[in-house]
Amino acid sequence: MAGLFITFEGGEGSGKTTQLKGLLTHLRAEGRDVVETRDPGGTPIGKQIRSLLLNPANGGMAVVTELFLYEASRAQLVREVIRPALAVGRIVLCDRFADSTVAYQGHGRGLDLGLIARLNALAADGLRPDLTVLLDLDPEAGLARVGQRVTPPAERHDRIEGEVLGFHQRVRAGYLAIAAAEPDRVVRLDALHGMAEIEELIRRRVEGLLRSPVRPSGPGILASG
Ligand code: Z5A
Repeated sequence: MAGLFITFEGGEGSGKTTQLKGLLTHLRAEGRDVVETRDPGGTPIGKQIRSLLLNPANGGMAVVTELFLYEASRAQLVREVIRPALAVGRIVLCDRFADSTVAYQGHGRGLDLGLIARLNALAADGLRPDLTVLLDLDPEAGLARVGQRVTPPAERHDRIEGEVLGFHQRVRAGYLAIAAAEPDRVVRLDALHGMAEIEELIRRRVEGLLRSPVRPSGPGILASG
């Protein structure tokens, strides 16, 4: 029994969470068994790590500390939630995953991409998404969307959203490099399109995958442990 592992990636305000929820609703309406989670977070330990990472009071966090915290949260999430769900054939929708570390800590912060690849493999236990939906958006447009949310400013601007524009542009370039390198796994969608149009494109792609018998995250293809 092989589950299906789908991740949603993109810069701030690109609409990942909106699209994840749309797909979740659609799949559940079809009677499918779907797990929704997010990285960082998704487990009791991961939630504690998430609040450390996003707390604006932690502006002095060293870049390497940040890297290890993202990897630590992911290691827990894979072992406690994602692997067990896939093992019993469930569909897992995850808001961000290892590509975020490549884009943010690698391209954004300038950490070594080879080191990040090794840490990602360790944290993710070798697990790769079957499909990654990359919502691509100019950072200025994304940050403007996030700024318009009707949440109080103190909750709205977390530590990373407050980074300078150049950082977010490097993150976007990083995502585009990942998409170019792995076209079979990563589908890049223009996040300027309407929500319904994007939702339809994602649905079609997922329906294709659900019909396919071979998936990289399936048991027997990657080692678990
Ligand atoms: N991070 C990292 O550095 N390294 C890592 O390894 C990982 C993460 C895993 C937390 O992520 C932070 O962690 C993040 C990267 C870093 N940096 N920050 N900040 P997060 O996923 O929890 O937070 P986020 O990226 O800030 O997500 P977000 O702000 O919630 O944005 P979103 O999920 O992409 O967008 P949204 O909430 O679905 O939509 C934003 C608004 O746009 C909302 O008002 C929507 O109604 C609107 N929207 C959505 N789609 C559309 C379309 N198509 N048209 C118009 N308006 C739209």
